[in-house]
Amino acid sequence: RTRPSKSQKSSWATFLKSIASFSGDLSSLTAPPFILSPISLTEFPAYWCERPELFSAIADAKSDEERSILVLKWFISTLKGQYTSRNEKLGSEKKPLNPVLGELFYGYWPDINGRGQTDLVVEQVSHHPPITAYYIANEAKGISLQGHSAQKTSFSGGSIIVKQIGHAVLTVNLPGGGKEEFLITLPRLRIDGLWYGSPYIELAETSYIQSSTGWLSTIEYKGKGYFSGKSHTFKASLSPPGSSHAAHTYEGLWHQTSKDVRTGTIFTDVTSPKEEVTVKSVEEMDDWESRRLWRWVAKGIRDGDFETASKEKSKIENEQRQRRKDEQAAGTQWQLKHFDHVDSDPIYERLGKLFKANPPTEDAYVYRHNHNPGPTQAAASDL
Ligand code: 0T9
Repeated sequence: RTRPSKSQKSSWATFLKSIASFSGDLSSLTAPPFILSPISLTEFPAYWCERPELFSAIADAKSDEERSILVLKWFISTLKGQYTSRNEKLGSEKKPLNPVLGELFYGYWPDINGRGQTDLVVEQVSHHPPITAYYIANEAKGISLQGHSAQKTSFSGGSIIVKQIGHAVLTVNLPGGGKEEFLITLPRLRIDGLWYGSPYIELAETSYIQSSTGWLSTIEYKGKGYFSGKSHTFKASLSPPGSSHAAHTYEGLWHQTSKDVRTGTIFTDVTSPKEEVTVKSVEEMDDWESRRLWRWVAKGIRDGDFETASKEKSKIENEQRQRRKDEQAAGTQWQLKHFDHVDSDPIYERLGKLFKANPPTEDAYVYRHNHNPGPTQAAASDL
């Protein structure tokens, strides 16, 4: 990486001051060009499935206990992609493009070796504050994940603290009929490295995976100087229904490997390459699809042509402002395409009670099952 220039340093200092005196929705702050990412937040839900075989393996569990272990294993294995992949790909954590209301992202992971095809539908359901809803399903295996993601940010001790708002529900159709549900809550993030202009994420505090069978995973996150002194450390314990005594404990580094504490065997290993989502070409995409919508802004950022990037971004923003004005004048409201909003998620309420989730209730976006998934198996194999 090249050293930042004098003017980059001073614009970064100005930006840090604006972050420090600000709390709430960081997405609306104008950041200096070198920290801009050409990728929109609507693409982020794809991180949930970049190891599709771990997702589909959940369907093969022989017992409730094993199913909870496999869900935890899949979940931990997504963290590297979710929280460190921009550093690997772009050099540091960067400010994602702030999606417009109604922005869409579709994709899939093909059926290979009988794992079934996994399909992804994402819709930006709010602009300010940004809220992203997603639905990921492997129909052949009878597994789906529905969730939404928003953030509350504050500034403390030189770091940005991000509280994740929203949750995900994983549903597994059981072989004998019926289904098992897992409520997944999300960890708190700290964005460190700001002073040096090279932000990275550390996870903090605790998140949970509560199964409707009663099995509960409690995952604790620590950075440098805690548990092991290493960054990206976690400890997870899995306890049986009605008990707080762990039947299994796991610990290690979520971006490398972890072990089953009792047996010493490997639990997660994400050192092998992940599988990025397959999407249509930009030419085939609809105008509302993220990569087409942001095409010229993203190109500007990638080429270092920030004048074009900012001009194209203004076009999108002005168009959005006009839309909102027109709606107001007509007394109409933007209609979501794939999701229905509910004020209280009954699954969150029911499963959240079991581990005293805070808050006790949350809203949700329920998928309408109205998107035709990507190519079928036959077409996918032509790729
Ligand atoms: C859900 C994820 C989330 C989205 C991002 C905080 C953040 C927006 C939300 C939580 C995904 O499942 C996981 C990963 C990264 C999170 C982003 C990291 C980040 O920096 C942004 C915020 C809004 C910023 O852009 C802050 C300003 C920037 C200069 C720091 C790099």
